[in-house]
Amino acid sequence: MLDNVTRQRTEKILFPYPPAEETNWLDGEEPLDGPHRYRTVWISDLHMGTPSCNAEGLLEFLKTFRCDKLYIVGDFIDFWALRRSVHWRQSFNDVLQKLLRRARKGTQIVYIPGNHDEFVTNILGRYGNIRICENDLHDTADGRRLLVLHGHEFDGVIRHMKWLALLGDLGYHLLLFLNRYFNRLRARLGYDYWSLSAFVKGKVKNAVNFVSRFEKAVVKYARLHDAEGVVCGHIHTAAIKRFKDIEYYNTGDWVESHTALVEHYDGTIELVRWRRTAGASATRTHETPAPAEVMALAGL
Ligand SMILES: [Mn+2]
Repeated sequence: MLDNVTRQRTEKILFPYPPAEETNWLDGEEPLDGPHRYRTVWISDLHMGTPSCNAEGLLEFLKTFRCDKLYIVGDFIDFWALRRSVHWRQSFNDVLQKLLRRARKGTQIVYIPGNHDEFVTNILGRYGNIRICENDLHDTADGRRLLVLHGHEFDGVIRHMKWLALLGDLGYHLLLFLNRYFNRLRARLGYDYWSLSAFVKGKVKNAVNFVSRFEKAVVKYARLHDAEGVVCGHIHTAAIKRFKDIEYYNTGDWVESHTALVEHYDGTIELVRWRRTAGASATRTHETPAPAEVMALAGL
């Protein structure tokens, strides 16, 4: 019975983009009364080092809020992509500088490496307000305990999933490449950003199946660790769902969905999406040499 419920919910979530009323839109173009203030913000899967990374969008999104604690839930820098070919833009440096500045000004930053930045597990520890750890427990303002991890830990459990292989595959990159040109055209015609790749993923039955199995594995793990919920990333599919006693939160990514999870001061958590409108679409910054620290971590 649970199977049916899960499948229905998954299919709903996987629809290209959730309807506007289910999402709190943050539009970089609209003037804000002042930046939003959140207790906690979670972002993941930025994949800096790849052409499809939307660091420019993230920079615009970062301007819209301040927070006490910021979680980076893995695949922040894509060291594997850098090892194939170095692609580094000025915006990637800007993201690093902005985050370091936030940390200096008092934001607690927790960086949990994923599979694309697994090299970072070599430098676990505390550096001022920045903490690098493999996973973490977060206590919400309303007294819930959330387990925070990237999610690649379950790759071994969920085998034979074609969509997972596709994530690191040429097909996925080709899709993202087409997506960029498609949206440039849409922007020129005055249409909003629309994710071709998210649409394809939503239509592939295998992907629906994979997401559902991933969620079940993560939820089971959270239950084992006496957590009331779990926050993860990895599968590039943002979601907030409840599985019996466990709340499941997925941050999404900054390649296609441009999403983040935010915790308000009363403990409620919601999914926010940075909307790239025709007028406000972030222009890609020029290429620049990658910082020596990044190259060293990549073993280059
Ligand atoms: Mn990952």
